[in-house]
Order: sequence, then C-alpha cells, then structure tokens
Amino acid sequence: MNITNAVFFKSVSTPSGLPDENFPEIVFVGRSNVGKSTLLNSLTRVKGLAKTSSTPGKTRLINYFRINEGLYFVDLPGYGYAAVGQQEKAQWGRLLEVYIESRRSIALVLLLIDSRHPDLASDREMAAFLEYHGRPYGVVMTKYDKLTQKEQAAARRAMESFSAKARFIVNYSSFSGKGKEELLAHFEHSIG
Ligand SMILES: Nc1nc2c(ncn2[C@@H]2O[C@H](COP(=O)(O)OP(=O)(O)OP(=O)(O)O)[C@@H](O)[C@H]2O)c(=O)[nH]1
Ligand SMILES: [Mg+2]
Repeated sequence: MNITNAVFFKSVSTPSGLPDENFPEIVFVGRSNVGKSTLLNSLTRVKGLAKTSSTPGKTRLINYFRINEGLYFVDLPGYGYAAVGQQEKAQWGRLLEVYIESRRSIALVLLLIDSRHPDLASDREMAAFLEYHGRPYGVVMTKYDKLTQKEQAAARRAMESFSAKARFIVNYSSFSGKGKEELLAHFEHSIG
C-alpha cells in the first residue's frame, strides 16, 4: 500500500462521537509511550500529524485520520499510564472496550509492543482481549533501533511464543524506517 494522502479527521471522547462506519479502520493500540503516534507519522510521512511526546499519556482521545480518502488510521490513548486519575482511567477503559468490542469496521488492530519489554502482563491482556473478541491483529515491535543484537534475538523469541494468533510480527523503527514496507504490505491484505 502506498500512502498518498493523510489528514486529521476528528477526535472522539465518547462512543456516540464515533464517525459512521464508512471506511475500514486500522487501529493503533498499545501502552503509553510505546510509539503509536510516532508510527502513524512515520507511515504517513507527515511529521506532527499525530501529536507525540517523550512524556507518556500524550494522546487522550480517539483520533481519526483519513488515509487515501478511503481508510481510517485510528490513534488511541495508551494503557498502563499510572499518572492518569482513577476516574479518567475507568472512563477511558470503557471507551476502549466498547470501541474494540463493537466497532464492525475495524479491519486490523496494530498491537504495539516495546521491543525492550516484550513480555509485559498488560500487553498479554490486550492480546487476549483482541483474541476473545475475534479482532484481527498484528504485532509491531517498536523502537527496534534501541536494541543490541542480542536483545533483538531475545525479543523475537519472546514474541513468537507470545502471539501465536497474531497475523504478523514486524520489527519496527520509526527513526530508521525499518519494517515500514513490510507493514504497509500487510495493510493491503487486511483492507482487501
Ligand atoms: N528510538 C526510538 N524512539 C521512538 C520510536 N518510536 C517512538 N519513539 C519515541 O517514543 C516516545 C513516545 O512516542 P509516542 O508516539 O508519543 O508514543 P504513544 O504510544 O503515542 O504514547 P501515548 O500517546 O502517550 O499513548 C517519543 O519520545 C518518541 O520519539 C522508535 O522507533 N525509536
Ligand atoms: Mg500517542
């Protein structure tokens, strides 16, 4: 898939705010600070399209981006961010749950995992949640540029056992662009 057009569409904070299900959606899911917004910018080659930050908890809403006039990229707030208040956490948890459970137009979920920490309970829970609801998902191992070769092998082994149900596992670096062509090829299969 070749991305020729990418624009911000809308931000959503409640299920009723979700747009009509007129386009297939590719959804970016993962812990806070794992690199979801950075991945979106790297794929679209539009710097600053999705807001990024070195401080976790930057993305607080469901952000829709329209791609090639026929597809949405959906950037979600991260989970596992401790500094968020209990009430906000509960509200966000419900929105995420409702969205993933009931949204028919989800064509693919990208589960982003930090390559340096490939075995966290919260990520396993998310994978189980996606599997339980029969959502098609692929794994993107982020920040691959930060790994030593030895760590790369360890990450790969951990992931292979962890995500037997994942459609693919791609090692990614938003900084070098590693994994980009591979990931875009997977998108093509998912949106038909
Ligand atoms: N070295 C390296 N750093 C990365 C990469 N991708 C993201 N980062 C950095 O990780 C930090 C968090 O990136 P974001 O894209 O804002 O993370 P997020 O998952 O959207 O975070 P929330 O919106 O808080 O859930 C930023 O400082 C990025 O520059 C990567 O591939 N390599
Ligand atoms: Mg973000």
